[in-house]
Amino acid sequence: MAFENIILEVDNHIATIFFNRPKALNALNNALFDELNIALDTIFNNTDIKVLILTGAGDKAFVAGADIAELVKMNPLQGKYFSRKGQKVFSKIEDLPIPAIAAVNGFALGGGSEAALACDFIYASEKALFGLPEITLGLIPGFGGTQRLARRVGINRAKEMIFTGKTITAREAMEYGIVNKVSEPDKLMEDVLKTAKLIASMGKVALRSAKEVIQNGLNTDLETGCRIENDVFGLNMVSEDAKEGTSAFLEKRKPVFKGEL
Ligand code: CO8
Repeated sequence: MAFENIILEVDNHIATIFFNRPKALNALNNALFDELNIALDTIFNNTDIKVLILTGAGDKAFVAGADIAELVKMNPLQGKYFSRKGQKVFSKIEDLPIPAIAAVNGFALGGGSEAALACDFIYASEKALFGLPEITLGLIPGFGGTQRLARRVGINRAKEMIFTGKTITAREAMEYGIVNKVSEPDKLMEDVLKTAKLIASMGKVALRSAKEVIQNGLNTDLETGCRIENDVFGLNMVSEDAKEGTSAFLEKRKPVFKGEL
């Protein structure tokens, strides 16, 4: 399918989705969510893909939030539906069986920060800005931001950011634990790709197992999380990747993961 609001590229086991409405700073509208939903299903169904990168087209924004021009025309029930739609699509990123990296190249405001927070981790350009400024519009975050930000940075920092609507720089976001790495703007994609390629060189089964265990264990108590790890560890051991990885170590050679599920 030809997309108009996003771009999906797949190269060498790495998928990249660009939010592609640069004239509106990649703001999230209904049509974009429909396309993103389809792209995520395509990625889910292509088991050759080992990593997803999400980034913004153009040099100014990752995503500057929900499309305010579209939002103002909604009645409360349409707003509720739109909020739920965005939540479900972002949860789909989080639920992908493969790692998702946000490459935040500029403004990541409102729905933009919420999209990045749904990824497994975030690399950002020096000029990136993060924030949930909905309060300044008389709104509240509606694509999971009240929940994911608090879980990522702790309740007090999340409350301060949401109650004040203030934006923070990439460096501050790193200090808060939102961002893993800050890069020069023209080195961001290079740095993200380097990490994505390293991840893609790992065994497909182990990668999926690790993501599944971390994700499923997160919202449980430690013992339940460890039991989930325990079961998946056992299952992962019978994979060809596990046989290859451990044999390669003992034979003092580099493993050749065949990438079979
Ligand atoms: N929605 C629609 N259009 C936008 C948005 C947006 N969020 N952000 C920017 N644009 C458009 C501008 O209107 C402008 O269009 P035009 O050229 O036609 O006038 C174009 O993009 C360029 O923007 P600016 O001229 O404003 O660029 P600046 O560099 O001067 O400023 C900013 C950049 C600071 C990012 C500024 O554009 C801005 O403040 N944008 C809005 C940021 C914001 O408040 N985001 C939160 C939105 S609300 C949200 O995300 C709620 C999520 C939950 C919704 C739940 C569903 C109900």
